[in-house]
Amino acid sequence: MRDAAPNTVYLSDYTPFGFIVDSVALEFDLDPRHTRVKSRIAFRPNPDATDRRFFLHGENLRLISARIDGHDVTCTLTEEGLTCDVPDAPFIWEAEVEIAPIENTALEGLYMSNGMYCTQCEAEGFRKITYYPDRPDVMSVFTVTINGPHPVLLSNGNPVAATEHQAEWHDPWPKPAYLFALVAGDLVAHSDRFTTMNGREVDLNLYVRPGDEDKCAFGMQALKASMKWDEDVYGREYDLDLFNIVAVDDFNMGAMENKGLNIFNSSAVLASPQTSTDMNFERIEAIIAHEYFHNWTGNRITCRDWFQLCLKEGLTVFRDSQFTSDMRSAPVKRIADVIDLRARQFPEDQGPLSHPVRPESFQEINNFYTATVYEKGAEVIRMLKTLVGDEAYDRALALYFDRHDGQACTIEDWLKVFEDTTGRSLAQFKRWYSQAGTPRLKVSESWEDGILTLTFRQDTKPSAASPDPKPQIIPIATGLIGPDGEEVAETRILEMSEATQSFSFEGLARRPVPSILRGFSAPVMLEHDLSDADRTHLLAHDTDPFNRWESARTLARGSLLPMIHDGAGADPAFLDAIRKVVADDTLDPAYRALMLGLPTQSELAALIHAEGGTPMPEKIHAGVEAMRDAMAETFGDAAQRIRDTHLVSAPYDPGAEQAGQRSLANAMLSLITRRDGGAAAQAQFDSADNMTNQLAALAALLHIDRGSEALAAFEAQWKDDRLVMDKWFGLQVTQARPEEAASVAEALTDHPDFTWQTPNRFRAVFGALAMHHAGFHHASGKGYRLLADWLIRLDPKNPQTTARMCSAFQTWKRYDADRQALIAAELDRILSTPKLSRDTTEMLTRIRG
Ligand code: 0A1
Ligand code: ZN
Repeated sequence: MRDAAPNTVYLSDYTPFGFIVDSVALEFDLDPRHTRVKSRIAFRPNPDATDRRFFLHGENLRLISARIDGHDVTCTLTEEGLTCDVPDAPFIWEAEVEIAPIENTALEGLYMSNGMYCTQCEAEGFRKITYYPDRPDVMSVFTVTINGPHPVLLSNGNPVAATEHQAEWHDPWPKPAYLFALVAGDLVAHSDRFTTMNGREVDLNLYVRPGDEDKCAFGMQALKASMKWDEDVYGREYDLDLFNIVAVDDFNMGAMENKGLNIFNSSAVLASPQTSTDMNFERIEAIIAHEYFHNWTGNRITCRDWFQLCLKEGLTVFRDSQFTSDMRSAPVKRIADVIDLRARQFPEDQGPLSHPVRPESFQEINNFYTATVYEKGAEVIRMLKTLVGDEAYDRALALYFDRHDGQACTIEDWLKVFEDTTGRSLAQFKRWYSQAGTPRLKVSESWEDGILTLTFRQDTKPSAASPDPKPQIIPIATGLIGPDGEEVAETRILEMSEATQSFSFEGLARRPVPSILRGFSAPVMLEHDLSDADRTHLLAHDTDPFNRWESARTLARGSLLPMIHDGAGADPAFLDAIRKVVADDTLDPAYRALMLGLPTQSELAALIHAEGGTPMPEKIHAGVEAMRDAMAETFGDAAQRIRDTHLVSAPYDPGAEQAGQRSLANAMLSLITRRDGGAAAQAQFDSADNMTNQLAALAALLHIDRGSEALAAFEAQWKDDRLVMDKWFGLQVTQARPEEAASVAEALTDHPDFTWQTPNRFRAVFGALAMHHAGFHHASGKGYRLLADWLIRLDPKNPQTTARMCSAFQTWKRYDADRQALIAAELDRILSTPKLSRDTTEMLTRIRG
C-alpha cells in the first residue's frame, strides 16, 4: 500500500504519449503467489508527440528482466513505474514480471475469487499486471497466451489455439489496456448463438461456477435482446466471433465491458425466480445491455483520457435507459431514473463532492465513477437529443461512429459531430460538461388578455468546483392543462439560455395550469409555486405521466413537512387524491405503485436544509411513518381488494407486466401489514414461490417487529446462496428501528457468514446502514462510529470500495451542530489512520472540506 501522496492530475496537462504501440503479446504462467507475465511490445516514436520520455506504468510488480531489441536494459524503477533509455526508432520491448494474485485484495489488476483468476483493469489496473503505458489513448492489438491447469482459460477477442493447459487468444481490434481481461478457472458455460444483421454467427457464453447453471438463462436472453436492439436502434453490429461473460463473486463494481470478455459481479448477472427479485431482474437486464453497448460506445470509440469518462459512460447509460424504456414501460423507467438521480446525484452536486460531468482534476480516478459522470452525463445527452430532435440525433450518432471509429476521443469531438450535423453552436451547451451544481429553476406566471406568460430564472449555487456559474441552456418541456382537465397546449420545448427569460402562450380562452418540465426534460430543481388545488388538478389530468407522478410527489412533500415539523396529521385531500389514482384500474399497476412512493428521508432532509432549516432525522422518520399509517387507514379495505386483483397466479415471469402487478400488490401488502398484525404478510411468506414476494413479506414482517421466525426460516432456506444471503443481511438493517439500526449492523458483523472482504457482503450491511437515514444519523453517533471502524479496517484491503462508501458522510453539513461534531470526529479519526489509501484520503479530504 502506497502512502497517501496528493498528486493531482489536471485535464489541462494532457499531452500525447511519445510512442505508438503497434502490437502487444503477453504470456501468463498462472500461480496464486508467483504468476509470471512476459510481455513483448512493439513501440515506435509517435510523430504527433513532442515529449519522448519513455515511462511505463507499473505497480506492485517484481521485475525479473527487461530487454530492448534483445539486449538487457537498465531501468530506473519507482513506486509508479519505470523509465529507461530507448532508441529513436521502432523497437521491441520485452519484460518479465512476477505478481501474486492471491494477495491482491484490492480487486484491481489480476486477482483471485473463489479459486478462479480474473482481472479488473479499468481505470488503472493493468499497471498491476505488467509495465505498460496504462492510459486510454494508447491503443493496440493484443495476443495473449495463458498457461495454467484450469479447464477454462479466457482472454479478449477470438481463440487462436488451445491445448490442455494452454490457450492463445487474439483480439484484432486495437484497444486500450483498461479493456484487457483474463479469466481462468473451473467454470461451466451456458451457451447460445446470435446471428448478426449481416448474417454473422456469434457464439455466446455465460461462464459461471458449477452450481450456478440454473441462473444463466435470463442473462443470456438479455444479452441477445441487447445485441438485437443495438442493431435496430443504432445500426451497431457485434464485431467478433465470440462474446463471453463471466460471473465473479468478488468485484468492486457492477460489471466491466472488457472487449469480448465482459466480467460481471455475480449479483449483476445471476438470476432465478426463486433467488432474485423483479428489481434484480430489471437491473441485470440493464447492466448486461450497458456492458454490451460499451462495445461501440467505449471500446470501438474510447476516451482520450480519464477526464473524458462521461464520453463513454454518459452515452452508454443513456443508451441503456433507452433500451429499458423500449423493453419495459417508458414512463415507469423515466420516473425510476429521476428517483435515482435525486437520491444519488443531487446530494453529490449539492455537497462537498460536487464536480462537473467532465471533471478537470483528480487525485484518484476511481473516485470519479460517480452519479454525476454516469447519470447526469446521461441526462446531458438526453437534453442534447431534445434540443436537436430525434432525427438530427440519429444523424449525429451515425457521424460519430463513422468519424471516430478506432479513436480515443474527447467531449469536444462528441459535441462537434452535433455541431456539424445541425449547424448549431453548442458553446453554451458545453457548460453542462464543465460546470458543477444543479441549477434551480424558478417560475412565475402572469395572465392577461388570454396570454399566459411564464418567466423563468435559473440559478446555480457557486461551489469550489464552479465558483462563478453561468447560465446554461435548459430545455423546458411545457404543456398547458385547461380548467376542465383538457390539454389546451401540447408539449412545447421552451429553450432557455439567459439567466431570466419569459415565454408566452397566446389565444387562451381561460387560464390554464402549466405543466412544466415534462418528462423531467432537464436535471434541474424546479420551483413552481402552484396551489395544492392546481397540483391536484395536474395529478388528475396531466397527459404527461412523469408530471402526473411529480405532482403527487410535490403534494406528498408539502403534506409531509408539517407532519415532520409539528407532528400535524396527514392532509386528507392529499390522501384522497392518492387513493383515487392508485385505485384507477385504467393505469399501469407499476405506475400506480410509484404513485404511492414517498420521497426518501434523505431527500426530505435535503429539502428542509435547502429551506433554511435543520433536518432532525428522528422527526423525519416519525413523520414518514405517520404518513404511511395514514395511508394504511385511508386505503382501509381497498388495500386488500387492490392486492387481490393484482395477485399473479400465472407461472413467474420477470417481465414488466407481472413485475408491475407484484409491485402494486406488495405495496398494498405493506399497508395491510400496518393494520392486520402481520397475518397477510406471514401467509405470503409461507407460500411464496418467488423471491419478490418472499422478500416483500419478510420486509413487511420485520417492519412491525414480527419477523424473527421468518428471518430464521429464510436463513435456513438460503444459507448456501451467497446472493440471497446478501439480501438477508441487508434487510435486517433496512427494516430496523432507528435506535437499533447500528446495533443490528454490528451484531451482523459477528455472523460467521459476514465475509467482510467480499464487497457485496460489506455493502449489504454497511450500504444498508448508510441508507437508513434515521438509523445512520441516530443522535448517539453509533452509526457514524461503526461505519468509521469498518472503513478503517477495509481500507488497507480494498481502498476502492472503502472510498466509495465514504460518500455516506457527504451530506454531513446539513445536520445540527452535535451531529456535525460527531461526524467530524469520525472523519478525522479515519484521516489520521496511518497509511490510509490515496482513494480514501482524497474522498475524506474533499468531504471534510
Ligand atoms: N466501466 C464499467 C464500470 C467499472 C469501472 C471501474 C471498475 O473498477 C475500477 C469496474 C467497473 C461500467 O461502466 O460498467
Ligand atoms: Zn459503463
